[in-house]
Formats: sequence, C-alpha cells, structure tokens
Amino acid sequence: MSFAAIRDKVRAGERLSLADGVALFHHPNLLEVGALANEVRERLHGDRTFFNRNLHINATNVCEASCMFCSFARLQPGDKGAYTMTHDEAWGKLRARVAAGDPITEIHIVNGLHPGLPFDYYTELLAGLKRIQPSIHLKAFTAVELHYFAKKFAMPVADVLAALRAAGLDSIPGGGAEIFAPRVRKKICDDKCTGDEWLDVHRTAHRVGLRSNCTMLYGTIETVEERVDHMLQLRALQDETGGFQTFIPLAFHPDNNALMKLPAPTGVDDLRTYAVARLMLDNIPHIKAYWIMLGVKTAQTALWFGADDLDGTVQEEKIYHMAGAETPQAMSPAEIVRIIRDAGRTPVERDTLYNVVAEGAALASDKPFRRDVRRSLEVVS
Ligand code: V47
Repeated sequence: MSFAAIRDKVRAGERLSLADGVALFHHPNLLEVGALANEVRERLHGDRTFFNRNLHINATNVCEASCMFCSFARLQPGDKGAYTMTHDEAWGKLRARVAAGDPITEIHIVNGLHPGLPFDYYTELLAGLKRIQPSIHLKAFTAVELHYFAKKFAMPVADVLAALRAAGLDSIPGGGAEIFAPRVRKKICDDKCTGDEWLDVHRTAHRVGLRSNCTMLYGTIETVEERVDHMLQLRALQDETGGFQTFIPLAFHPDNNALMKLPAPTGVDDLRTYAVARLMLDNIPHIKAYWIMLGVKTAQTALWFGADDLDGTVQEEKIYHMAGAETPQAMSPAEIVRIIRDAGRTPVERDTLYNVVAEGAALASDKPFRRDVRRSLEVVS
C-alpha cells in the first residue's frame, strides 16, 4: 500500500494492518511518517506532554534468566557486581527523597529473578514503602517477575497479584515483553516466560482492575515484521481489556552484554519506531519516550514523532546505565519542563494513572526556558 493510502486510512480513523506497519518502516521519507504520527498525537493530546516525579528501585540484580541483551543481571548472589538490597536499604531510597522534600508520586520497581528470596521479601518491600509514604504509587514487578513468582511459589497469577496488592502494589510496569516472536525469544531470552505468558499476566492484571504499561525491545535481531507483529499483539489484548496506559519502545543498548557486537539502533530508527508505534497502537492512549534510554535529545525530538510522555525524574537507574547509557541518572522537574517547552509543547505533571498533578502556573518548576542562555549573557554583559 502507498504512503498516501495509509495516510487516508489514518485520517479516516481506520485501523492499520501488518502490511501497513511494515510499509511505514520502509517508507523513505521519515518526516512524512513522523508528521502523520504527530497528527494522531495531537488529535489525542494536543500539545500536552506528560511527566512525573518518580524514583526507580532495582532491589536485586541476581537473576536466574540469562537474557543476552541484559547487562544488569548476575547469575549467583556471590558473582562480581551482584547485589540484593536489604529492606532498609531499599526503603532508605524513599526516606532520602522524603527528607529532601522531593514530592515524588511514584516508585518504579523492577528486579532480577532471584532464586533465593521468599515471597514475603517482596510483600514487605512494598508494605514498608507505603508505611513511609502512604500516598506513594507503587508500579512494581514486570510480568516476567510475576510469572516467576507464580511458578516458584506455586500460586495462580491472580493470587500473586492479590497478595502484592494487599501489600501495596498499585500498577504493573511494562518491562520484559522484549519481542513476542518465538524465533527471536529463542535466541535472546530463551529461559523466561514466553510472549503468550507475558500477555496472559497482563490480561489477568487488567481483569482484576490493575493498570499496566507495555514495552518492546527493538534493535537486536528482530525484523520490522516482528516489530509490527509485536505491536499488533498488544493492540489485540488492549481491545480485549483496555488496561494498558502507555507503550514504551526500548532501544537496545549494546554495552557489557552478550549482544555487544550488534550496533545500537540509529536516531532515524528510533524516531521511526516511535512514529509507527503511535500509528499502529490506535487504542493505547500514551506513547512514552523514556529519556534515560533514548537520550534526552532524541526523546525531546520524539515529542514530534508520536510521543506524548517523557517518563519522570527517575533519580537512579541501573538497567540502562550498566548497558552503556550515557544519559544522566536524574533530571529535575525544571529541566524536564524546559525540554518540553523548548520543543514547543505544554508540560503537564501527572501521576502514574495520568491524573493531572500540576500544569500551567502551578508547575513548581515554572521558569522560562533558555534561562541558562540568559544567565550566561548576564555574565558576559
Ligand atoms: O525488561 C534490558 C529492557 C526493560 C536492555 O513501565 C534493555 O513505565 C535495551 O521495562 N538495552 C526494563 N533495553 C525497563 C522497563 C521500563 C522502563 C521505563 C518505564 C517503564 C514503565 C518500564 O529494559 C527490560 C528489558 O526489556 N532492557 N537491558 C538493554 N541492554
């Protein structure tokens, strides 16, 4: 199908097919694909661009799985670089934010598949964080972890979720999806849950009323057909449940892992993947440009290629920085607001469920952008 025919379908609100998605990946004019994705982005959100104040906790990197793209995991507790936080260490991360007067609204918790930790390590981890800040939203444990808990502790996924919810779980992050195609999973992540199992955990979470996010790891050995097929499987589940809030394309980072011979995706591939995602996923409200992984400049540019969310302040990140990410570990709300405004968009501080926390004059960091330029001019004059 020609690009013009695909554009007509998008403007008529018709669904795109696998062949359309593949054609968009092959269309030579990146800016046309981006502009079409931007039309959809603006139809849904206008100029509004979302971010939150959050903190990442990766409580352990000990992991039974051996995903070839992962630089974070260590197989055994005694291995070089392996760590497991005590509850006090993990809780200390939140205590430090509270002591600093930083009004974070979310903690994002993702861990390795540790063979030796009891289930109550996880429930107590959540419960302790809620004791420190009862209002905090806990977005915790990927579908891969939840599937692992179900097998290891011989509980149905619904019971695992019920117990974690009772301890403080509020929603599920989108990690671990990688690429659903069995051909790719067999080569890059053979020993964790399958794509169908990943989808089934989210189906169960949505049925019990939890919201979740979804991701796609791109830039390893997958074809563009496999990327589009991945998006279509997410779209089909969303038709069924409506529980996904945000799709996050995750660009492969090649340092310090078994796939380090592969090149990282190029900037054009990043922007095109964001744009195609916005166009294919007509039923998922948000597309997140996770600045930690994309790089701040590409994430800012992606706000014109379909993305409407930048994730948050983050504070401390391990998974990508161990894989060679050169982004900072944290951005202040003022810096995020500056980046959004400089892109010609309107910043909105949200909570995890996309309720508005602050916008317009109420944004705590409501300072004019280019203040750094002005300041240096003052120094010169
Ligand atoms: O599951 C691991 C990916 C994910 C590498 O839900 C890698 O809001 C690229 O899921 N290169 C974890 N990717 C991160 C994640 C996430 C991040 C931000 C927000 C949300 C959300 C979720 O990172 C893993 C895996 O797919 N990953 N190693 C790597 N070398």
